[in-house]
Amino acid sequence: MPATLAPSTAAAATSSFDFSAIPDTVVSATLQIDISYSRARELNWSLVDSSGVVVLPLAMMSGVSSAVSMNGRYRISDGAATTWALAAPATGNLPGAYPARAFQFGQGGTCINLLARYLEFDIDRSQPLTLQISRLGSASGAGSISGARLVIDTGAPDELLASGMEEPNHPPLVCQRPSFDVVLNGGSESPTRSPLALLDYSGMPDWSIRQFDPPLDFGPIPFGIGASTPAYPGRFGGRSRMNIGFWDESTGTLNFTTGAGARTLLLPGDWSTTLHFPIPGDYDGDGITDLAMAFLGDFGGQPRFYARILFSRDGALRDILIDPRAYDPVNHVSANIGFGAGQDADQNGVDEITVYAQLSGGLMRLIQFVVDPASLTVSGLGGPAWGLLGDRLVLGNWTAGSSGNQFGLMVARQTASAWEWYLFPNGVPTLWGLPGDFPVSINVDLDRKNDIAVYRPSDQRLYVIRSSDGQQVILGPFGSASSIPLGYLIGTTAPLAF
Ligand SMILES: [Ca+2]
Ligand SMILES: [Ca+2]
Ligand SMILES: [Ca+2]
Repeated sequence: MPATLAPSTAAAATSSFDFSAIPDTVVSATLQIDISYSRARELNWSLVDSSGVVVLPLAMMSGVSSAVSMNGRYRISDGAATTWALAAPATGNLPGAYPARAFQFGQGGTCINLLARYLEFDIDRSQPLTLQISRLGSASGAGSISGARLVIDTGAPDELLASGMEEPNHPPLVCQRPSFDVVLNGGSESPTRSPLALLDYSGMPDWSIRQFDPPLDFGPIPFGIGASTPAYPGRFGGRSRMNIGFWDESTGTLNFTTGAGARTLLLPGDWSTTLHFPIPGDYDGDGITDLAMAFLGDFGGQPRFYARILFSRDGALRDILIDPRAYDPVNHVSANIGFGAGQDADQNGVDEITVYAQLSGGLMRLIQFVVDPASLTVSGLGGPAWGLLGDRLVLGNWTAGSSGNQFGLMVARQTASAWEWYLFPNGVPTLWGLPGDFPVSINVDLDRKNDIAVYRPSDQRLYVIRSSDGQQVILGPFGSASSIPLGYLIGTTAPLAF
């Protein structure tokens, strides 16, 4: 049922919206603002919950020329293809003909913020929401807001852009996300560094986070339903920020907590009796992590692995064949197949399904299954042979090269005396870590490139070779003797139970 909410206060720098009359799921939303202001660049836009903590940034105006004004009716919609900063001319009035998207800067690009997800998953809707439009301290512009409305849809989203509305000719906005950057409400996701997120399954399971930039510790936060609870981290709310959720196979549910409290997503299936592995990722490129499992199904009478994905963009449920034996039967006959978190190695805003599988002859290789976001058809990309059975593929960006569009291949191999790290195509390993350490996918310096790192539960320290300068650093102590890094559980993969 569509509904329109008028501000309870008009013509002010803040407008409050009352949601208490909307009990249904918010599926889409459009913010409409009537404004006249001489210098668009000077305005900061956000939606803020009643606590003042759960903020949705709406627009970064720093890229807009100070000679641009805003005069007219403007819309922010989740389906739009542009932002105000991208649509702005060098001088004159910011066009209001087409809607813009809410966004923030992310790692190497823009991250999309979504109004509907924010309203549904991030805030307590029994409390009023505030639109805040503030001016820079040095502002010299003048003007006023004459109206603000939030149009909520609880049915199928409006296809605002399917009607032939012309859009600016911009490349599509994508979110280039840092790895495993889990932040709580009030924290801010780092564009350059990964935090150290730890899970502790002793006693009542919980998780803790040491954030390096800015330095801040979170937790411990109770988590899961027992000692075998799989973690399922992802971006479930509307703010392009990561939460730690968990998978409950007995109910087939992903469970997570955002500003709106505890939430659940259901993935149909008989998960108690089906071999399966969580493969969190954003496979439709909407900036929201999808609920996805790799599971052993039936393919013409043969046991073969599929991905079952609940796509967040439209709620579609699909099974996709991702078994290397079906993709490349000449080279793959082994059932030694590992599944990991999705990652966006070509940085197009859509994650690839990560499969690390044994080739005929014994070597391992990475296969990325790419889901086309428009047709949802899947194609496989087989990498070179790299690693042996038992190695762990360490996900993340190991190249940071501008020439290539891939992250590189790193495997970690545990021997009787050390961890050996092999970066493709170098056959000489870097020795880093002792048996019993956890290799971790993490980036603790400022260079957006993975560091070779292990977490040592016996002394609760993180041992790092910084990629930026090769320096060896020891961080911590942080955690407990039973802590397991999230960057190991989800950030590394091997065809073994994990
Ligand atoms: Ca998604
Ligand atoms: Ca991609
Ligand atoms: Ca680094």
